[in-house]
Amino acid sequence: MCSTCGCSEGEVTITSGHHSDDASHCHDHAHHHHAHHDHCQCQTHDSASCEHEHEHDETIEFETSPSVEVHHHYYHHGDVHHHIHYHLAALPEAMPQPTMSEVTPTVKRTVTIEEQVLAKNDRIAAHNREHFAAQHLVALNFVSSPGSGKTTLLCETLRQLLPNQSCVVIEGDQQTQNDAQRIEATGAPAIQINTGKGCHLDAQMIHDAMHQLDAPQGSYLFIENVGNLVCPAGFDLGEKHKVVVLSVTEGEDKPLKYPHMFAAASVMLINKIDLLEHLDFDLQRCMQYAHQVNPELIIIPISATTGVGMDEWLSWLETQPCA
Ligand SMILES: Nc1nc2c(ncn2[C@@H]2O[C@H](COP(=O)(O)OP(=O)(O)OP(=O)(O)O)[C@@H](O)[C@H]2O)c(=O)[nH]1
Ligand SMILES: [Mg+2]
Repeated sequence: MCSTCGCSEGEVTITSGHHSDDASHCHDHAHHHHAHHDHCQCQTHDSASCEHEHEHDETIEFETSPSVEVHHHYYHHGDVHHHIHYHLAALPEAMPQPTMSEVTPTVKRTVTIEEQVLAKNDRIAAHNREHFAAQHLVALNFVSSPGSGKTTLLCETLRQLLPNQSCVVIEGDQQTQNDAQRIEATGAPAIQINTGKGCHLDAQMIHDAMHQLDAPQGSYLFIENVGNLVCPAGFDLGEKHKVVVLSVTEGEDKPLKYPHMFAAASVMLINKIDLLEHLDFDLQRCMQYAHQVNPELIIIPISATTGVGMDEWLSWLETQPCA
């Protein structure tokens, strides 16, 4: 169950785009991933370099003084509810400190931390981030409502970059292989994640997809999230930046109506500006609204079909080098 929206995630499938037109072949190679499985099915990493501690509960043991007391602490960090179960007293510095009366001096204790979905996701995202850094991958997470032009923009971006720069793509949709096939037509390797009833990608899905996607060192990793302006804002995938795409047909007030997504993004591409003359869309007001929720947001008006604004977008990408 998605803790942000209550959607039911069902079975998630992860398939290579080029396997997708042969259903039986595809099935053989599909990595069927259940959204809440706890054990990594990592096959390409050696266990020494990749510990894959994906257990739901984390146990930390360290030396200090024994205690006869068991304490339960509840606290909130952002939207995340933590329940910390202290079998013994005194805590590592990063943990909430008990009062002096709760701490009794001695030798060993165990801290069991039960985390809910978002905290677990954050941990896997941090793990992904380490992998991306080690492999010099720049991961960008494209988020938007359905149909804003994410795949069209990515295909154009790949056509411009691919001759000189390796790029790989992870596509997220509830159903179909369509977007992975469109990406592969540009020559870039693509993995399609179908989330079933799920409304967003999560860090575990990206982790699993990366094991099927043999990304060369120093690549851009473009992730196209499920079309949804709400839930993907809450799920860190380990990306360096979120890029939010808003098309002019959606109306200029979207940054105010869905502020979390625009607050979480580093860049906003206002797409389909070739259609502006047909619409009652106030570009200046849209930018003003977006800056209201995120003063740091870099905004680039663009048209994936005419190419207007592509240079500015590619220049921004150059500020995020993979080396
Ligand atoms: N006029 C115009 N149409 C565009 C532009 N970019 C994309 N489109 C059209 O918008 C429609 C949706 O584009 P996609 O690239 O599939 O959008 P998406 O965001 O990937 O959609 P989902 O993956 O379904 O969320 C297609 O018919 C595109 O041809 C643009 O800059 N101008
Ligand atoms: Mg798409």
